[in-house]
Amino acid sequence: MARVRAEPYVFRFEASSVALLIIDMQRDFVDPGGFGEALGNDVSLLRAAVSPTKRLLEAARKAGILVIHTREGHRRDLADLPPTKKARGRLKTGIGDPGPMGRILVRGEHGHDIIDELRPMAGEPVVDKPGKGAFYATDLDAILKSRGIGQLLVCGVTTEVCVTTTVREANDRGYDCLVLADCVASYFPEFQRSALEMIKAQGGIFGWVGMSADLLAVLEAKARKTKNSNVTAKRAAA
Ligand code: C5J
Repeated sequence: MARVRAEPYVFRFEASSVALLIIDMQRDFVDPGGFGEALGNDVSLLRAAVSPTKRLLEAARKAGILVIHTREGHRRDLADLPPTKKARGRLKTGIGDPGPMGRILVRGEHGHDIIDELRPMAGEPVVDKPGKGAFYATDLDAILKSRGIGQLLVCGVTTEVCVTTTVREANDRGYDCLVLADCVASYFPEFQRSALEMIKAQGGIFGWVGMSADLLAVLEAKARKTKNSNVTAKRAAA
């Protein structure tokens, strides 16, 4: 059983029953020149999460931990876009309209896809979601259940919207979530702080909050152990 320093108390997990869930690290939210920036947001606040998430992603792959990516977006015919979501914000250019990186939050468009730094590897599930929560109208729960996953290591954007909604959905479905504070990000620093506070409040009402360096140390130790035991097994077989 691995143990990671976290709040409100240590988070314990087995590598075989945990997944790294990377939420909506899409060009339109994170990259300069995308939809998020066109709305007047400072994307450097989101980009701060990219390097720590990339380090975790690489370590999780080496440790044999399942990695799942999500993307927020809609069908090309927008049949799954609620008119309320389309109307919200009274935007001149909104979801489904031509934007700086193709049609905004439409599947298959450049801006809808995951940033180059965190590109999914073959075999890693990519869950396309029409809502903020990753469980709503997706097969995420089925993917997790079929692989025996009961715990989630959560990264992504934005903290107070899709990350928080997903963590709350996961919590109600019986999953334990460890949210990595430096691997989630918001355009609004005060929302980042309060969203993380809410997750770990009241003894961890929605889950745990930790730092990627502490998880990284645990994953790297696990990867070293796996490598050493493979070498020993090879020597014994030779
Ligand atoms: C937003 C998201 N903020 N991925 N989406 O609309 O958090």
